[in-house]
Amino acid sequence: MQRIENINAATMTDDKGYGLIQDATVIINKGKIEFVGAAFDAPATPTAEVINGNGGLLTPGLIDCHTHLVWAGSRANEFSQRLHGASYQEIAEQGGGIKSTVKATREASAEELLELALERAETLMSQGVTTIEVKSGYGLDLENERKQLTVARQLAEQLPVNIKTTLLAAHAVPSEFSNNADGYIAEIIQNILPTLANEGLVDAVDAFCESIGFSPAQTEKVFKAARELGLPIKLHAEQITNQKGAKLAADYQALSADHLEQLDEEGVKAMAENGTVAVLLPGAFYFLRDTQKPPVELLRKHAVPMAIATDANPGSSPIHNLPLMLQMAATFFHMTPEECLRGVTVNAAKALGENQRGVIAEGCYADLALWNCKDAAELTYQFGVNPLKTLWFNGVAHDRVSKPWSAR
Ligand code: DI6
Ligand code: FE
Repeated sequence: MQRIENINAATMTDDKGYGLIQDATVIINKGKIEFVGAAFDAPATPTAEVINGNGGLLTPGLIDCHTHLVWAGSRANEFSQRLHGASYQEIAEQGGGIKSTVKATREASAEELLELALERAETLMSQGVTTIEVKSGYGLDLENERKQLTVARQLAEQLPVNIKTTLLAAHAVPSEFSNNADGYIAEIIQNILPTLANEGLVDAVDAFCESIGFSPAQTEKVFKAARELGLPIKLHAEQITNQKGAKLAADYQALSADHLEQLDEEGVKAMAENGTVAVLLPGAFYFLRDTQKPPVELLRKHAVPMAIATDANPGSSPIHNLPLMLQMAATFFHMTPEECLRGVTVNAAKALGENQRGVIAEGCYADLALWNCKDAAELTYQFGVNPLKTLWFNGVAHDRVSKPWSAR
């Protein structure tokens, strides 16, 4: 049993704000939160290990609810091409883009992919992340989608982190099916999805509904197949063009629709009605030099929960820094610091269907982050420094050693 004292706790349990408790005490028992409240209300725990938070801020462990963390190769050359004038779409149409990462990922062994993904996951964790969603989508056939998702599961065996896997086989059309997207969709529905779901590798199903991806009709076929297997869905929607994908996803009670720069009010309303979370990805917005912002005002107006994630991937968001996404969401999308922190805690949990994470509440997993800061807005305000002190995963504390060479 552990007792964390002398902290301010951002519980994220109220409707809009931080759910802040000043001078709080949190008691952890058997990996779960047994008590959270004001210090003067806390029950006695004579045998507990006492942790002095030194007046720091305790938040839920952060949740990165949209990543493509398992891949091989580099797209630095495409970054150069873009800086010489080519667009992301042009590069994709010329066989680069997602396809070049598919080639490298297929060629890599599972061991090589795991090495690369461990490094990326540890980078996220060192900044307070305790849950990471990991998508496939760089394999695009049964064997290689399985390889990606298996590596994702291995991350959770090797690191103190919660991993949620998402099958994104409908990310691009592989070369074996060139000019036959419908044929590939049939392969996903009849073979890849049911096989990998049966192997326990799939927590949710996603697709890239886009002019350079799959049509709404093709996307809907994948959704139907997911629904038959009882799997929740997510969707890459309205990133480059408005395909009305968010509405389609919401009609299938999607956990989330993600990107959403081109989202219209009809889509927003459908999301509100179906409890679909809007996952905003400011890293991709920034890296693709997008100018069309997601409709944050409309999402607010219709009370759609907003989450924020890195979209960590080699093409549109080669970024492994979730706190930076908070600052970008505030600066680019004009989200408030409260919305930003909710976006990587309570709302990110909702986007993954995790109902025992993302808040500090009795009975929930003790996934917690202790930060060396007084005001919760600091987490959105500053970046480049790392105020994380201690990270708890399932009640086990891991101290971050920030400067191993110094005496501190
Ligand atoms: N949208 C994205 O931002 C990533 N996938 C997607 O559907 C980009 C993937 C890549 O360029 O490799
Ligand atoms: Fe993505």
